[in-house]
Amino acid sequence: MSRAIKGRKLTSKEAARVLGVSEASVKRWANSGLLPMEKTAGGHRRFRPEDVAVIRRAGLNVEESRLQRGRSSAALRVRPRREAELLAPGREGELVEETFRALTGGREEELSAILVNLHLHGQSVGAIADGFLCAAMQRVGDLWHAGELSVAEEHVATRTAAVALESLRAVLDAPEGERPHALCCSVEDDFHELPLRLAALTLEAAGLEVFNLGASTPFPALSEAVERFLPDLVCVSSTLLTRLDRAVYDYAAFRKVARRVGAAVVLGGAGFAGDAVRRRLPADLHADSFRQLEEFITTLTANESTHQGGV
Ligand code: B12
Repeated sequence: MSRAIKGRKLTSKEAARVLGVSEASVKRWANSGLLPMEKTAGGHRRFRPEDVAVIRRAGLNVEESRLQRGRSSAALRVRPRREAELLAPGREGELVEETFRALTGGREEELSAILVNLHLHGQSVGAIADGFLCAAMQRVGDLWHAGELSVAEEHVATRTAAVALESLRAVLDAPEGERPHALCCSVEDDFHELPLRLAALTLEAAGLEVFNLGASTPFPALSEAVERFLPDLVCVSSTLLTRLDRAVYDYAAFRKVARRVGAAVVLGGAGFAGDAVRRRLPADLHADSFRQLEEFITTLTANESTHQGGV
């Protein structure tokens, strides 16, 4: 760090220069609470050089600048861990256990630290969702089913996951410029929110602009939204699908609208599992995991660049 900036507080621009990231990233991290800041009387952000130095040091052994940015942001409140410590072979199970304990204990900061650290160690949002968060939530569900965990504890877990996912979201790169649009929602009468949040975050991390219509959205309402927003992709989540015949009927009308506006359709979740259901609800992708969604986005954006010279 140069002499000129030592001993006084740094502006966002200076902090960004020291860290080798964009000013927008510094502001985003500050606003999300990951990077401590003070505000001047005029409302400008200021950063203590020692805080910036700590995160710069934490990022030193990371070559790839994207990782460096993320690792740096997390280093302040989210204790950084060395790769060997975090993702040593065979440690995945232990991490799922830690995730489970943080979820059910309502320890938002601890869960944020786990998720952000995984991201900083190169794990995609899809991999974090499938490998850790969903695995731990499945355990919550199994224990709840067996009567060993109360509904209140399950609610705490869902809420803790939602807060930690916002922390993860804050350290993701925000692409600039024109981006493909996606709409996402879950099917009518399905109030499981986490899959929907994970779908939205996976899409955002892949560079899409996402409008989340929320849980329990009937297909006719989704059709209206598609006509209005003209998305490139529609992602529907279903953990439970209660009235299949009705869904099949409404879905057919929705699919026509999606085709007309040129939107790809992804259906994901246990409610859409099984050949019989999938045959009746055809889609561009039936996803069993968030990693599959990530892979699909790659092919989608690659096709668009080939056809249009860029997305
Ligand atoms: C939290 C939770 C709730 C909370 C939801 C709170 C909230 N605000 O979100 C509450 C208490 C409301 C709830 C209610 C109910 N729940 Co519940 N719930 C769960 C729990 C514990 C976690 C769900 C979750 O968030 N999972 C995270 C998701 C992402 O993981 P996943 O579902 O395993 O998904 C995997 C794939 O399918 C895929 N995926 C899933 N969705 C999507 C979407 C896309 C787009 C993509 C690409 C991929 C994808 O990714 C994951 C793999 O990594 C599960 C346990 C479990 N095994 O999942 C039970 C569970 C889903 N619930 C269950 C039940 C039975 C219910 C109720 C009917 C209980 C009742 N009698 O009232 C109600 C139904 C409410 C409704 N109509 O929606 C059962 C479903 C069994 C079944 N298939 O029939 C489960 C499995 C629990 C169990 N072991 O019995 N639930």
